[in-house]
Amino acid sequence: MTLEIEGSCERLRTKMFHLRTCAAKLRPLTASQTVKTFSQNRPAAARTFQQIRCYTAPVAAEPFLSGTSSNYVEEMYYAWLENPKSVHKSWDIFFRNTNAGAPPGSAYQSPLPLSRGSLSTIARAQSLVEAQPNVDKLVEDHLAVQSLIRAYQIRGHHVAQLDPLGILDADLDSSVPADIISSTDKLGFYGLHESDLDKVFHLPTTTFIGGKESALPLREIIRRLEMAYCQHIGVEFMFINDLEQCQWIREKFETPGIMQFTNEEKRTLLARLVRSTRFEEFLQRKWSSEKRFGLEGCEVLIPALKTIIDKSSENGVDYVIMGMPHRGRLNVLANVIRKELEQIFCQFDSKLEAADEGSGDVKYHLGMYHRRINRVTDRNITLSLVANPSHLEAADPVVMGKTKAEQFYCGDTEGKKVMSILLHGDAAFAGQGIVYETFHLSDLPSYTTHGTVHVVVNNQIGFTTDPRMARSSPYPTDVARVVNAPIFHVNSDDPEAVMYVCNVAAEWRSTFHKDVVVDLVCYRRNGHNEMDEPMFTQPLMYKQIRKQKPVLQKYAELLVSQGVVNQPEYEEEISKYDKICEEAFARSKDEKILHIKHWLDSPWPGFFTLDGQPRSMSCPSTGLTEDILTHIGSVASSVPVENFTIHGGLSRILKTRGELVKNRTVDWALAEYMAFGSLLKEGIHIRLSGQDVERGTFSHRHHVLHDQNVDKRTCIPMNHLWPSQAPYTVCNSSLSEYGVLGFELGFAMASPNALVLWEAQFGDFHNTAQCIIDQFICPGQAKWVRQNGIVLLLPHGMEGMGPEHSSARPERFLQMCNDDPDVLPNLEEANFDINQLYDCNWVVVNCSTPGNFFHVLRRQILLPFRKPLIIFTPKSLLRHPEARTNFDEMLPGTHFQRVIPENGPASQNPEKVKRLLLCTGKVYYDLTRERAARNMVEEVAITRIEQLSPFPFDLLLKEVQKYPNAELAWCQEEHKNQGYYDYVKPRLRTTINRSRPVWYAGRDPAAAPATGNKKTHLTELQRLLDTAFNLDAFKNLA
Ligand SMILES: Cc1ncc(C[n+]2csc(CCOP(=O)(O)OP(=O)(O)O)c2C)c(N)n1
Ligand SMILES: [Mg+2]
Repeated sequence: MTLEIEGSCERLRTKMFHLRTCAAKLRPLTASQTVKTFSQNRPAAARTFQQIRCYTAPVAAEPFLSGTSSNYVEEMYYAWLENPKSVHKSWDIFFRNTNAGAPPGSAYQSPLPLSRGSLSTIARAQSLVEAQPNVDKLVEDHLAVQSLIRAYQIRGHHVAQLDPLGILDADLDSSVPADIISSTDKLGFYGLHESDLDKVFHLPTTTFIGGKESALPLREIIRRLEMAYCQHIGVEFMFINDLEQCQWIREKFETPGIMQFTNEEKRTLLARLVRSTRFEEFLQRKWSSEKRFGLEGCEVLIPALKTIIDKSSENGVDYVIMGMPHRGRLNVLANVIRKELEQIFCQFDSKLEAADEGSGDVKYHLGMYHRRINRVTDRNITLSLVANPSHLEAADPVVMGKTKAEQFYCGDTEGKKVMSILLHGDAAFAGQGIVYETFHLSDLPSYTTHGTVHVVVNNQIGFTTDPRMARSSPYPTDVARVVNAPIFHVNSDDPEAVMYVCNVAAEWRSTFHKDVVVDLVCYRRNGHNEMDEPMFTQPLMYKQIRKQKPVLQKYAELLVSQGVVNQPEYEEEISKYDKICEEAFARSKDEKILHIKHWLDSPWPGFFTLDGQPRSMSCPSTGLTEDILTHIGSVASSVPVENFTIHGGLSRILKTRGELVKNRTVDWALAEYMAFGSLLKEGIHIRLSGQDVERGTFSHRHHVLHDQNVDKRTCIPMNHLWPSQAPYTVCNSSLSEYGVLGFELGFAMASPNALVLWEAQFGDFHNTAQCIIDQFICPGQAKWVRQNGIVLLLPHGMEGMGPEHSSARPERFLQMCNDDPDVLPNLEEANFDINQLYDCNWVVVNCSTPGNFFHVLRRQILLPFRKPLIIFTPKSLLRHPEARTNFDEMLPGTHFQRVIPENGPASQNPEKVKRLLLCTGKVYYDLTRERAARNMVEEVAITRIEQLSPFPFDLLLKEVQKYPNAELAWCQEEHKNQGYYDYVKPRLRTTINRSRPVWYAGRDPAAAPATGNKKTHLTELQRLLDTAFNLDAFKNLA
């Protein structure tokens, strides 16, 4: 039986080889052999099928018949094998002869006439087909037509008329491809002649231009291809490696007459254009000298977005999360999200005071959240525009993260209810690397939002920079090709074409749940902002722009000429909207104060009181009962599913964990387990994301177990802790910091009842996500009155591993803390510690014990408000035998210790203590070891500051006062200009009212964070310890 099948396969292969030999004879000349180069000043009349474009054609020397073209013959052959009637009679005869062993060139017999019924409109052409002299020519011509169709599908966008200004044609490589039939003499490229234009050709299954027809004359084929691919829409999709998706797109753009709009739809479109245009004009009239980054030149953006939202709503989406830059933002807020106009207008009133704490932000960065009825679909829709910094594209991953979270919390596993839309400027989309990082998150299981619709406001300029200087790719959208996203370029002066691609984009997303790009090729009527003079730098472009009729006017004229609206109706629409603006403007005068909290993009219903305050100003104990600790410990040290084989090394790790639990102690990994596991019990979702976090960079975590015998079978014991626990998500991320941290920040925005953690592989790598830290995490609440409880785990410590991997740059985080180094707060205040946390912009800790790490993680959730938490986490301490915590320090009643005071012999006789060493983190263990070795446990006290910021003034004051005769020294392993010294010193001095000097024991200042030489590292450490324990070290310096 098997042999039989193999035998028939072999026969088929031989047949195909024979066919290929026939086809190979037809393999054409290369493009360079056949195509003439057209000069720029070629007369316009030479163009046969569409308006001439100026082009220079550095002709690609590619064979036009690629390996895939002969697939046409193969395709037909297979179809013929199944059903000889499914192919044209001529092919039927050809295949029969070939099958019978006819040599190449002699298999052809003159075909029977084509059926009259199917080709009634092309009778004249029929006789030409009948008259064809030989099969070689027939095959050759059919292959040529197949190639030609494919050429339009691949490269038609290069000749589409995309630029409303007619200057650049949107792609920088604006030559006409050699294989696009721009004039009859180019037919020669395919071995075709003008006389072939009326011959009829069968259409392959990979095109829809025929509509119901299966064959068309060549002239009509070309005309239809030009209609589909070379008008105001340029479609880039042939790089997509999925036949079904390609077919879907072809059908959407090739089907004859598919781009139809009802009069009702046209009127809605016009009304939307009226709003978009008149909104900008209104702002311009009222505040002509204010920056607003107007949309003039791309007014079509508003109907475009509304179309995407309408269509998505129709397909079931009820929550759209958007991110966008400055351009047109106020218009989007007003006309897409429907922010009250008076709220927008009063942002222009420079005399209004801000009602909220914090710095606030400029009007074109603020976010917004609004739930309303979608008038077109009559369904509820929630729209949220995420606040963003000036840093272009930085909000992309944030929007994605928030979208993912909203999907997660409403069980929308396929993205059918919640979706993201991202807007981009052309220069930023091409130039900013975060765009690429964000695209790479788009299809990862733990990061996908099941398709984002990207809309590019491609005004063909970035501030003053011409696209030719701003990017190396032909289009600003090429970055999207990496994820196989289709790209729809569209001339924005054709509003119906824009609406069409927006509908298709929304349908694409709801069909395939993958990203898609709409490139609105437009222009910028004014300068970068309303104050800028664009003629300084783009004189010719702006001369053209001055002549350009606004799109609203053009479209209104078109609809009037079509009789869809009449002039009075149009004018009525305009005055109706102008009146709305005027009335809102009048109301805006009544506003006495600016409320940034009206611009919140992510409300947390129920978390705060109605007036936005925390429900209490205290934090309960973060301890747990022994039972809970033991239960989590036992799951953490076992494999909670049956027949699951883990690696032998991991068995040993779990066994050691089990022993720790038996001894009522935790190490770092177990402490983390205890914190996570207990919060899951309390219904808190936990999401830990970052590079290799599942195992842990240092192989200590092992939150995902892998069956050694079954591929991809994994087990996450953390999800087997309690019967109705919250879910635990742990996910290895792509190798990105900027993108992934932004994503997790967005995820954390969605709900206060989740612990969202991002771990850097090594702490220093956070600097490639600096923008998220500087623009969002540090000042987010101050700018946008929005809290965020994200946790950053940053492995940090000088382990002699060289300048890289050593420092998570604590100095940077500390320098950005908002507590005043020179002002001693009121230490008597009730709940001083909690108030301090409430007032700070973020919390910075370096825990020296697993127990304290456990407590600070739990405190993050048990606090009645949310602040970002930066934790410098250890490397060698993960396995340090002394870095263990007893269950006793984790039981009910225990808390996170902001300061761990000296509790050894020195603390018994504090007067005798000559030096109080203050430190944080791992150096504590070096110091205690050295102190013991030097037998100085009575003379030197060592106190750890675990919470660096907000600074524990109260506890440190007590600690310093306890040792009245001690010198104070700050000791750190980081270089003097790095680490904590510059932050701690002034605060310590304020604490003690400068009554004693604060000395420094540590490494000298340096440019690099650490030495690359192990020996130097150890010498430096020894020197540090010598200074710390030399009681005369500071004598002569006093
Ligand atoms: C990361 C970043 N770099 C530089 C800038 C300064 N900047 C503001 S707008 C702009 C030009 C943006 O051009 P484009 O993306 O095409 O948007 P357009 O203003 O044309 O709508 C620049 C360079 C910025 N905001 N963000
Ligand atoms: Mg631009």
